[in-house]
Amino acid sequence: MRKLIIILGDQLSPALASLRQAGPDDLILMAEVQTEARYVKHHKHKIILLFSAMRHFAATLRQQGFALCYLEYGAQPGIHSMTDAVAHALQQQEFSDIVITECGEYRLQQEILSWRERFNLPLHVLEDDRFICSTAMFAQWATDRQQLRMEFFYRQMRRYTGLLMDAKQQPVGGQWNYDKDNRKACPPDLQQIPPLQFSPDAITRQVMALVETEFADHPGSVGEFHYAVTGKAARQAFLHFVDQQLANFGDYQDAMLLEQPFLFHSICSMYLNAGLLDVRWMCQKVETAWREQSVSLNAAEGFIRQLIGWREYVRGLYWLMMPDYSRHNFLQAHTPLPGFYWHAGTKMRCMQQAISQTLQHGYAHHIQRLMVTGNFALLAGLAIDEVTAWYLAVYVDAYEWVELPNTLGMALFADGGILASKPYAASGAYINRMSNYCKHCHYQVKEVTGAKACPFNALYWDFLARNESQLGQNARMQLAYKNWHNKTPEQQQAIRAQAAQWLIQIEQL
Ligand code: FAD
Ligand code: DLZ
Ligand code: SF4
Repeated sequence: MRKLIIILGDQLSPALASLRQAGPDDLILMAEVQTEARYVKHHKHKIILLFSAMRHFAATLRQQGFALCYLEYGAQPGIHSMTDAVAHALQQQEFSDIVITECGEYRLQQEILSWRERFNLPLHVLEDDRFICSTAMFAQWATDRQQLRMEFFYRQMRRYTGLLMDAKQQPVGGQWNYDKDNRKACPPDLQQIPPLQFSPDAITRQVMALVETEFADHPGSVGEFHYAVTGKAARQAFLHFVDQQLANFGDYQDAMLLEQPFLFHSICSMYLNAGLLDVRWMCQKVETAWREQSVSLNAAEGFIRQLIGWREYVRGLYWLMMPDYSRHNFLQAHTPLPGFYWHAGTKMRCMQQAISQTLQHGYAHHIQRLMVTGNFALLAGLAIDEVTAWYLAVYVDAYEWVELPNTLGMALFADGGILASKPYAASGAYINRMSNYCKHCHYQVKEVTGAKACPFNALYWDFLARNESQLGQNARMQLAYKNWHNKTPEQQQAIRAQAAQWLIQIEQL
């Protein structure tokens, strides 16, 4: 019997579970649809990357002899959602079953599950085994644990994959984690080799024209698109990173520099999350680079930890906790998102750099997302739903399974400590230590009060004071609270008045 096999825009992997089931009689359905393209104002580069990569992927499948129905954006009137696309395919031909690989967002998962009743056909939702840890395996790991912590999950994943393990099943080098060696500030004159960029081909140029007209009000500029849109090009970009940048990734993972949007990061999350790269292949390349002594252990371990540790961990957590997870607001944060998140017009140099490169490339690296834009949102108590919607919109790599735990849990501590053991709250001193931003800022990083004081400083202390009932008992916050309590009541009052002032004039910061 003939199966209808659906492939979503972030499932562009030749070894996808549902594709492995495709036989000569089956039809593969791919569709560019409004509901997926518009549920947030995705960055223009994200839409270009996905639509172009989908079209390239479809062309390859056709060449390989698969029967394929590809619905281009707006080409078929009345098709606005994946459900409409499936209904359209079912009107054209008869099928015995619908087959799809698990999707990445709860929102779409609910839509897919509704097909069973709506179309009255057997629906097979296959495990997405592009992830190393299945949702069932994660749930099993989480069972009976009082606290979920990435580090223990990561060790389990190292044992499970054998990555960076010795013959006795011990971590190579004798340590699981070299995190403390990943925190050097970067000398501004250290040579940077930019990530590989790609010129748009005819298919991409067609999509760029479409995005220019249909998504004109979305962030980003079409003309600056430079990402890979095929698996082959994405692998090239990643190998370039391993060859040229990985050696420095370990030391400078947390560093930030003015006018250096990419530093020594891999710029591969947008490819990996769309299915153009394979996580096991990437880890093997990195392990090999270490075994061949081209990179240090702290670089290889630091990188592999992000992939088999953090990435798999946040995905497991998302599916374990949804849908309740998205409703957490532990610190009752409700301040509206300031307009500068959308246009980068702020005198805070750190925020200006992180936001402007985000709007330009749909990219900022982890510490910019966490300790600059995320930290500001945490300290200022910005509304959780507005902040999470912003992160989901502006990054080319954003899908809710990865964005929500990172934003709501890691950056905003809105889950009250499910993901992180303490809030990643920091004053200007942290940003000054890890970057050269403060030297070029309108504000003075060492000042706490006054018109020119760094806003992060008063907001940091005010954050502690404001949230003492929720955070005061947290063992990892004791030193911070001790420092706050060491201040005189007059100092505390002046700092809190300054923070209140910043919040009143937040749009002018
Ligand atoms: P590198 O620094 O080169 O790291 C290598 C890879 O490790 C990344 O490509 C990514 O796949 C993985 N990785 C690293 N850190 C994380 C993490 N915390 N969670 C999951 N994977 C990780 N990542 C996304 O892929 N999509 C998102 O929507 C997203 N939203 C984020 C929101 C916030 C508030 C924060 C703090 C982090 C977010 N991250 C997200 C995680 C991380 O910032 C990005 O994966 C990383 O910056 C991507 O750049 P890169 O490929 O150059 O990463
Ligand atoms: C992000 C996205 C966009 C912009 N457009 C489409 C689309 O038109 N068709 C499609 O199949 N997928 C698209 N996607 C990716 C989906 O939103 C993604 O599969 C879900 O968010 C689950 O991760
Ligand atoms: Fe950011 Fe404050 Fe430094 Fe300015 S002084 S760059 S606002 S941390």
